[in-house]
Amino acid sequence: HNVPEDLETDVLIVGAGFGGVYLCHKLRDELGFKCKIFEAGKELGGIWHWNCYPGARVDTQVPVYEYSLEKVWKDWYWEEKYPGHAELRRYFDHVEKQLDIKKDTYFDTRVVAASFDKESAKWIIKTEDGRTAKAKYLINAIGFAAKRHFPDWKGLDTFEGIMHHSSFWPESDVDVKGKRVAVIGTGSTGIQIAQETAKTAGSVTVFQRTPNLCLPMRQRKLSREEQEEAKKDYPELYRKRMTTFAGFSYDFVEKNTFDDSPEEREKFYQELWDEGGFKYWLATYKDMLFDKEANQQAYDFWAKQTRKRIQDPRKRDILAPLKAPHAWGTKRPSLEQNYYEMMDKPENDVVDVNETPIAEFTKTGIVTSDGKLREFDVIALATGFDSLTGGMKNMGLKDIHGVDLSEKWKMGTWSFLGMTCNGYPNMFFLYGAQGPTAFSNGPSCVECQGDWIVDAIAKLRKDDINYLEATKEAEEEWRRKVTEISDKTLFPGTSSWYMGANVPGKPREQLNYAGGLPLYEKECREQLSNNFAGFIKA
Ligand code: NA7
Repeated sequence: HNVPEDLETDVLIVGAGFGGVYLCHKLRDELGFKCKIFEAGKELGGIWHWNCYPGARVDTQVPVYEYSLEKVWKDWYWEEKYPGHAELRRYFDHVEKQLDIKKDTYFDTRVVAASFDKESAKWIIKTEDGRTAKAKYLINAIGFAAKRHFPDWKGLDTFEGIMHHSSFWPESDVDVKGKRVAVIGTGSTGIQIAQETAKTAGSVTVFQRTPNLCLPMRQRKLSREEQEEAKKDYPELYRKRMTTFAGFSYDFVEKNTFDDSPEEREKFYQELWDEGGFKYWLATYKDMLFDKEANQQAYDFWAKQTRKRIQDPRKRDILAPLKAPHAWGTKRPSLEQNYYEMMDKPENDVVDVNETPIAEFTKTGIVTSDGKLREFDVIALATGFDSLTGGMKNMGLKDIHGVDLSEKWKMGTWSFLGMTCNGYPNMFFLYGAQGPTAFSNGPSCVECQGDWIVDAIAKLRKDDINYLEATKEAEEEWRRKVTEISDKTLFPGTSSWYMGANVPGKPREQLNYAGGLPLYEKECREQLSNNFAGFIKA
């Protein structure tokens, strides 16, 4: 259904992914607010609506990666421990059946401008097709990857084969059977595409700038019976999830790397490795992301395990070099199933673009700086996103002085709690900049921030506060905190999208709160108990 001429609502939520759906349910069904969602896509699911490239799959195991809402998990059964995009879409169909969100969602509706009218204390929101809506509260739940990124290589438009960015892969699978496929980029997306297309393609060539330090996924089927049995423990699992650093079912151990002897360490690493998933990243020694020497141990074990899976010595040195390309775990490791074996096959190849950068695209393929032309039928651009800030800077959000957020965030990012901004009264956002976003399990982060937003709005109603705006001081202090916590870790030394370093010209800064979910939640909750001390109220 179309947005009516005179849409007026209590809460306007932008985005119908994990965050938007959760907020709509809580605010509407538990607190009785009128809520509407504007969603640019055609279905619920957010990233799982957009992401349908070959091999798209979540890298966090279920039931950790799902809503903690009993109404939703009670009758839902997964097929795989790490579900693919098709199963995640089915999950959102089930969510819809339980929560009835679509009746308040306008699809194909992209927000292009929003400003706050001081007189009526309402947000005026404009959509791409010229509609206007008014709302007391505006919540941006657009995810951290709403704006895709691809470098403007020479001749990009001249390629005559099939070429797509991962986030705009066509619905009907592109048939790669027997085809020559190129994958540019080795983030979690690039690894998944390469691994999946290599099953049927004639050849797969990966253009790599930084090796992904992948971990074994250890995918498996889940039976209905085991899930049935496990459900009695879900409430405890979801309670525990919020007490861990990254919103998982496990956490770093209370031990430093060199507390253990080399033999004990080897044994511990091996256990984490054998269990698979992110355990080797997030259930390891607590100093791994802080101490260079400790980190080196983690890298060395990773390289030893990985190098033995690659027989071709040239590929081995590109995919899993002896010398660490960056501190282990300071970029997002992808979970793989047989990526290294696939890449090792003679028909597949990896091009190190540090040695031979991409010079240009031609009608038939890609030319590297050494003059070599490689011809392809299909090119997958897995070059990532203007993550965390790009989406919100692209929405035409004007502050109370008429300044666009893209101006405010030009030289760096300022927010309070990674959920509110000075100059933007009654506006909230989640799963974005300066929150625990990239360092946490999505659903955990969304529920942590979502619950805070819900409680904040409930408190505003109860205390009869019409206007809530973060102070400049609170923003400065939050930015200082985010930076200070990060500076104790090894993250700042690595060029990654966590640091805004993947997009040329973007300010380099820590874009995530690296203190862990429990500490983050405590910081946010304080603002509810100290009567919004960091805000201007009216
Ligand atoms: P990522 O993780 O940002 O990966 C993008 C990849 O593209 C990465 O390997 C980049 O290399 C590469 N890239 C970007 N620009 C270039 C140029 N100019 N030349 C060569 N290679 C380039 O995006 P994903 O979509 O994989 O994943 C995003 C997140 O979504 C992921 O972390 C999950 O949390 C879900 P680089 O590493 O910067 O050297």
